[in-house]
Amino acid sequence: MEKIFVTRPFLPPLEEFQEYLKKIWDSKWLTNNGQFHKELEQKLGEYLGVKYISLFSNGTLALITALQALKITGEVITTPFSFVATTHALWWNGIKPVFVDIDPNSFNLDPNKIEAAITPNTTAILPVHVYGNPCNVTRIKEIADTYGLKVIYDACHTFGVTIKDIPVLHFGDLSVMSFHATKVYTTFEGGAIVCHDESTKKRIDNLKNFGFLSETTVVTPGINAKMNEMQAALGLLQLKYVDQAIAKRKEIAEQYREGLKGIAGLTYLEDFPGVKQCYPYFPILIDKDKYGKTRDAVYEELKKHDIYGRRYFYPLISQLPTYRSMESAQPGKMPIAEKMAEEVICLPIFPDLSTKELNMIVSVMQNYKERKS
Ligand code: T4K
Repeated sequence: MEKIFVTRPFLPPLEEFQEYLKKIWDSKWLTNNGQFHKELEQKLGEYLGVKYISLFSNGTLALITALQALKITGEVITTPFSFVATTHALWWNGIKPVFVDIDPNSFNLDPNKIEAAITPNTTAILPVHVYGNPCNVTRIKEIADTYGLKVIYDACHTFGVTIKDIPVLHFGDLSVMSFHATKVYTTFEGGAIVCHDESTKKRIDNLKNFGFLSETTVVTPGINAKMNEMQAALGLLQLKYVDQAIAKRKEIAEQYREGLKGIAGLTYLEDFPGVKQCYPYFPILIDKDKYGKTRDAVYEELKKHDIYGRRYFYPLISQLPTYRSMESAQPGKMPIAEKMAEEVICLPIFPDLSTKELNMIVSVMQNYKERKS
């Protein structure tokens, strides 16, 4: 059997992409707000239900630029349970991350613990909708409004996620998306910032293009974070298939839940009530006392069967050398995140994962529990 990775991109038929390539070749327009870029901004905005969206070459540059766009400085409250890019974006802006623990039922920043971390230097909150599951956006807004803080959501795991039919991207001052190859919706590398008014969009577009306002006017030291025409072309094509891809992911998540439910010591998230999800990952938690083996042992056992689960998100960002000496990162300060990081493993989930492969993964989990060593 072939290696089973944690994720695989869902690619449209090659011939369809070739048609786009031909147009790029014919036009000789490769990047810098090209035709496909313009078309994708419009169509993606429509699909996601947002009016102002700016495309980026990747999610990390979008995060860095989002912080620049709102002129965030000082301290920002964030989660340690995320991909490193979330906190690295703060570092690149010279902002001090202040880590706060997560909620065990969502793996997202725990709003009940945010207020205690606010100081006179706090300017913003940077929560992450981890695994595509929405944060407690209502409570976070209340806190932000009370203390006059900005909210930038790292929405890199979400695509088309809604809460009671409202796009999750409507919440916060800005939301940042990633369209990396490993995401539900991909443009090879790629990303976006969603904002809520035209002047903010103009500022963001300006920042991602060196700060150019016109051929000879540079208003700010912007960066180069533009999406190119190849990326935009794949994005346009992916839009045709993304509903199908998400439906398949949902089916796989349901099959996993059904298959794993009898195995003691394993827990996983159910769908959140009222939320339309996109199933980018299938995280499970392994309670070593009840399951009888540690998460790391499971990770190795899966590998022996050519199943490459990933320990997203271990180690916690706060445990990395760059951040671990910070006061908020000290061991014991975030007990839930520390526990989750030790117990979590993401099982393979992607539209082309076959039922045979899924059943094999479930059997490995079952058999390994029953094995004595
Ligand atoms: N915020 C959050 C919350 C994020 O999760 C991320 C990215 C960001 C911000 C930053 O967005 P970007 O700047 O990346 O747009 C991967 C991705 O590189 C990263 O985008 C993602 N989060 C993170 C969670 O996962 P790695 O280092 O684990 O990826 P890698 O190369 O080991 O790939 C994982 C598996 O995917 C491979 O074993 C096989 C499969 N794969 C991968 C690639 C690249 C493919 O099948 N095809 C491919 O082309 O970081």
